Amino acid sequence: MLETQTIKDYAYSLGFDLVRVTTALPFREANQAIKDRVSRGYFAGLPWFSAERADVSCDPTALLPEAQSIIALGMCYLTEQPDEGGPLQGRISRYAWGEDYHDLIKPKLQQFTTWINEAVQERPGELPGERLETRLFVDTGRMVDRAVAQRAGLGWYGKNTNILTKGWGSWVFLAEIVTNLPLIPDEPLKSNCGNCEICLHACPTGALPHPYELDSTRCISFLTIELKGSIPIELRPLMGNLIFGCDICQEVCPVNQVAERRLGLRDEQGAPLIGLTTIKRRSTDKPAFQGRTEFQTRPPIGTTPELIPLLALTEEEFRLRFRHSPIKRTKRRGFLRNVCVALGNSGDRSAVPALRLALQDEEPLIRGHAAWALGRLGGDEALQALQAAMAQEADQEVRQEVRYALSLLNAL
Ligand code: B12
Ligand code: SF4
Ligand code: SF4
Repeated sequence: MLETQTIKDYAYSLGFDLVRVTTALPFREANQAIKDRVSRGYFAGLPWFSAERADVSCDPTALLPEAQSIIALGMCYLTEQPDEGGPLQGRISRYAWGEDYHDLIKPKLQQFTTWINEAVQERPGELPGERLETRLFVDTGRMVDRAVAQRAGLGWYGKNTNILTKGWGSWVFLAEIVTNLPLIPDEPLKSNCGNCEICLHACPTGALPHPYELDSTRCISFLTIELKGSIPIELRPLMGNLIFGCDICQEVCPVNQVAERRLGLRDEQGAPLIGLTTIKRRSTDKPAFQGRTEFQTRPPIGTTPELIPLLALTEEEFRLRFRHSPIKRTKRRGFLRNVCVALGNSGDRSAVPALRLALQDEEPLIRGHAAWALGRLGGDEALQALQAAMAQEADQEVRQEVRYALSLLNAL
């Protein structure tokens, strides 16, 4: 028989940091939770995230009728601590510093299933069916990654809704293989957040109204990555300099800080060590860490990029620079929209000339957010630019943004 431990050892050798197994039984609690959050409008901006989807994503046999087991996998993506950055620098969430993790993890999952298949071939009679069946998931698939990880004992639900793991905190990507191979399941962990509620209070937009509940419509991760249109005006001032994703509810988490100390990213007193390019890993969870470089790549624009030059990116430059990065998801229009908001929040009027040029951008979404930023920064040059835009602008939504910006300057 193909030992569950042999499978786990192979996963570690592929570079996964955590491997557990659970059954293919339905995830009833998760199903209920998703339907509850959808009915309360928490996923209003993600139309594909529906109650119908929950029925499929919470039932492994709907995805693979012969499913028996799920191999739950976690891969840590911490590389270094970000610089503090100045007011004219943006912040990018850690998961997007390196190459797109989907592109890195998918081939590993494929290699993993090829290996299992070969191992099973050598042991006739191993499978209940005729051949090995597998379905691979990492993030985008119709599978509840966190519910799988929780039941498999890979980690526990944090109150910020992320899965927290022993040793790596929540800085892990989750993936899984659903299979018809019978494997010995692991138990869920007994750990939980206890009385801690630090993340709930740290969230700048109030996107965590209650423990274990996230209102996506207020989450900066959603606003900067998934939202295609305009960012709600009342949330923009709360977004600071975050231009792609948000790590705040993870940065403040004590479990993560312990993990960072263990990995050599914080000193003994707990202060972050800035500018490390490699990390020392010591895992108690697997026999020997082989070293992995994928997530140690510096991002194509730095962890805290200068904002003003980003406004000058052309469509072609954006495509070339971010073709291997998760940032490509926002497209140029979404990314420059976010940059405008961060500049508006910078309080630094040296951004006005660049925003003035952005008021001429061919993309209305960018013009509208540039107008908001100018209204927030204020000053004579910003006022003149907005008045000129009011005279020329034809797009109704942008005109509304310009009017609002002028009202901020008491110029209406
Ligand atoms: C949609 C989505 C988003 C949305 C909504 C996030 C959300 N919390 O639902 C947005 C765009 C906002 C988002 C943001 C982020 N995401 Co996202 N996202 C997803 C996706 C595709 C689905 C998540 C989902 O099912 N949400 C529905 C809610 C209801 O489910 P849930 O949060 O898991 O909630 C569970 C608990 O509530 C539990 N539950 C129910 N009742 C109760 C009661 C109690 C007492 C308890 C303890 C638990 C519990 O059951 C629920 C179902 O599993 C997954 C990938 C996937 N296919 O699963 C990635 C995923 C969750 N995202 C991930 C990441 C990394 C992020 C960000 C950190 C990215 C960033 N830096 O900006 C942020 C984190 C924001 C946050 N605080 O959660 C990782 C999380 C890894 C981890 N360690 O947990 C995932 C798993 C992707 C991956 N494969 O690695 N994401
Ligand atoms: S990712 Fe940011 S905005 Fe979203 S819940 Fe966490 S702290 Fe709040
Ligand atoms: S900050 Fe506290 S409550 Fe939030 S996830 Fe971490 S341990 Fe849990």
